[in-house]
Amino acid sequence: MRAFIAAVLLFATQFAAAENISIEDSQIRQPMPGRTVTAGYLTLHNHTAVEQQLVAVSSAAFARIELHQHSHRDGMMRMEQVDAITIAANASVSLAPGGLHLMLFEPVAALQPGQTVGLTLVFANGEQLAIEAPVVAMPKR
Ligand SMILES: [Cu+2]
Repeated sequence: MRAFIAAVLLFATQFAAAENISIEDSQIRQPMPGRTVTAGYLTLHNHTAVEQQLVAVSSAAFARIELHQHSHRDGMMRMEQVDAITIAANASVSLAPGGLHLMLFEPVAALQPGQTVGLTLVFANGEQLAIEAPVVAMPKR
């Protein structure tokens, strides 16, 4: 009986995973004037007992969105596309400046701080999670 319950729980976890993933502190940086690419950040919380993987993000407001990682190589800060962002069981991953981030290409319309952009997050198990991310001004340095 216990094995049966475990099996049912595993099944339920795999097919309702997105409901067990929550998103916090999402934001999309307003593109710099004249630029058609910008970055987005958020924190993913995995409330399940299995690893989850964010594999894609899409939005009607952008032509293309990639998952990126910053890395130091040969003393240079660069960024590269990654296939997936893994969130360990019962853990969180933050996308933040200088690390993992969303790279958003070619906004279909000008973005202003205060508006929100709908994003669809796609996970490796096929689950999808829709969120509204606020647009924020590029911080001054
Ligand atoms: Cu990038």
